[in-house]
Amino acid sequence: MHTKVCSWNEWDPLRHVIVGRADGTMVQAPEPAVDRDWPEYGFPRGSWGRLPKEMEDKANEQLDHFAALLERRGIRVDRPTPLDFSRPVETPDWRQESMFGCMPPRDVLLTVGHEILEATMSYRSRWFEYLAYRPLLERYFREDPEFRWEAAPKPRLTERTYKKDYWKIFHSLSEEEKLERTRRRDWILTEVEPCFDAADVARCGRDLFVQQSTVTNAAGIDWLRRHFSGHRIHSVIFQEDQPMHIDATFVPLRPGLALSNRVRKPLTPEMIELFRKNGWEIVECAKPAHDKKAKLSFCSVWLSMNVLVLDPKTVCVEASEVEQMEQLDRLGFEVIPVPFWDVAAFGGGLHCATADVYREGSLEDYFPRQIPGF
Ligand code: ABU
Repeated sequence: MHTKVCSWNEWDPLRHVIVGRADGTMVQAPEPAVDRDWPEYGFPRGSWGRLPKEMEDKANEQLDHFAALLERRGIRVDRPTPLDFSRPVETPDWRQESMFGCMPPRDVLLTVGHEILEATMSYRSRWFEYLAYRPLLERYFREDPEFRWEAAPKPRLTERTYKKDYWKIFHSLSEEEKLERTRRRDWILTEVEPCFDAADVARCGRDLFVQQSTVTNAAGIDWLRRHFSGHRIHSVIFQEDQPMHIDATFVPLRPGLALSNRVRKPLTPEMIELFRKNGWEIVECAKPAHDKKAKLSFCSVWLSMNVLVLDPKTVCVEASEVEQMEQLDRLGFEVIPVPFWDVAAFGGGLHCATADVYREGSLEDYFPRQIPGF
């Protein structure tokens, strides 16, 4: 089978993609960056364990259905090789009692042109997650002589990477105080080393929009800026007290059109100015179908806008998100409903569950008019 790695943006015609698996996903063991407290579902703070088997089976059913749907449309689909995520892992600096899973490849793998970059990640439980993708990356390396396989420097993730007593302080804050911290970009990560998740990057050709968040620090964005020196890297933030991944907050849909979260407003006005100045329309997403997170999910109801664009006229949307589907239909898309809510607890929606390998198209400049300093 001919393999070509290349993808410059979120909308060009998709021809080859990785779809994650739910197998063995964990409510991960406690670690400095993660605060889980789900007593109503059998996981009070401090406990951990594998997500229930019946949930895993339902999630895999929906993932397999999604993979088959993509294949029927002529898109090649590859799947990761799950590890035993229940086992403890360690480096010379720390020991972590469990890993997490390999449902959301988007968090780990960033495809920019001919390159797939393994992100640093910023959770100890996710430090080794790249191993689930290595069989695929090794294969792409053998089969595509133009494939650039890169890995960002693995962070140490010692106590110095995380702010001391962060969660104790966070839980004592009012909503306004939490927001004030967001404005100061003050979350769990320190700046001692670069950290980023790949899902904090939205790709628009020459311009990459990178959300600073609970899992991506300023040093991580600086590392990306130096690494992708032929691109323009824009550091952006949104009104959200625990931001994590840009793809349920700001989603480019096609040249000239982006979907914006109706609650998480951009706190970097330059971003809006840049889009407007270059003739882009930014539409607020529809109201989500769900009013609370899925059981055992750390992801929000805004997975409603975590859509996968197959080409500039076709988009996959979670099947219960009727209002979101209607809105995208009005915007001129063929909308493909995909049942996916049972996957939420395993790390996200349709965009999270995928990583681009190949989209047709070339590197373009969609923002020729820039904002100085942004
Ligand atoms: N990984 C995307 C989830 C983002 C969110 O829960 O809003």
